[in-house]
Amino acid sequence: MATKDETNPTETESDESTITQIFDVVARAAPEIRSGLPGRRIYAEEDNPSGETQMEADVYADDLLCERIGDIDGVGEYASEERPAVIDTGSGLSVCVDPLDGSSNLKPNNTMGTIVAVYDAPIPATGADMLAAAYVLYGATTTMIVARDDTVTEYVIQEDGEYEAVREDITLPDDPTVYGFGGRVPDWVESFTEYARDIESDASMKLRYGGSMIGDVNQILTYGGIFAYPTLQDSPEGKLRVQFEGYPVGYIIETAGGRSSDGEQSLLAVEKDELHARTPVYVGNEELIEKLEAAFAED
Ligand code: P6P
Repeated sequence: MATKDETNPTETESDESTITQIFDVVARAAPEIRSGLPGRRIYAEEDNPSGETQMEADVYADDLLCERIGDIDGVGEYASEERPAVIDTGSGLSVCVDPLDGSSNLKPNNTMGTIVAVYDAPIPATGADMLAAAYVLYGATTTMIVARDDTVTEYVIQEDGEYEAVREDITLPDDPTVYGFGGRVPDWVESFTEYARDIESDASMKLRYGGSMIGDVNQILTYGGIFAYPTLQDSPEGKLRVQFEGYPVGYIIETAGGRSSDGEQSLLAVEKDELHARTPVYVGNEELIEKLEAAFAED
């Protein structure tokens, strides 16, 4: 079973510089993305390649990040959840972006995020090709979580784009306390429903689900627990995208000492050829993921 520690490449010196530039560009773009949201709470003319309603804010964030990241010399490809095809930007590393994860939260003014995955292979890459991953969280403050070099760091980003590390070597707490499960309960498959009922009846666990994966995963990273957007009866692959959501979040949580799964294996072991392929996503503390995989193994 491929997980981050067994198969992921280490950075070369030039890769290290490129990755630093990528995350620097993303951090400095975050305040511009955030300040451009209020006027863009309207729906764009097109749906995204996954057939989901696209908001003007999605297009705005994607255009800004495509230009800035594409201008970095060491970046060869840019792909986005909002674009049907990979953009060739020269030679070097490949970058996959979900420019505004959870943009449907814009209207109710809830959290949203920007997800960035860096691979040293052409897109669609595999989880084993991942070099580093990060997400920006647009919450009460703007923060960025970066997983690279086998460690997870949190940065606070100021309004001028300057940022500083505030938490280093982040690991999931040993005693998990929160859970968040996506999808409609009647659409869950039986084994997940039974698993969810078991978690819900655990007096040490409380519900935290905000409708934007990055906000919910950041709760897991902070308090320990499990986030799931599970397989559903009418869509066994769930909702979330492998390249733009599953791989980066799986990489970040595994780097922080947690586990990720598609129900059977690490998310980083999932192999799908299609750029916008989906996967069930389960991330969190090891014992909760093992329990979940055991529940599905009984099917
Ligand atoms: P639902 C946001 O649209 C997203 O892709 C993830 O960020 C989030 O976890 C999920 O979909 C929310 O989906 O069905 O709860 O609206």
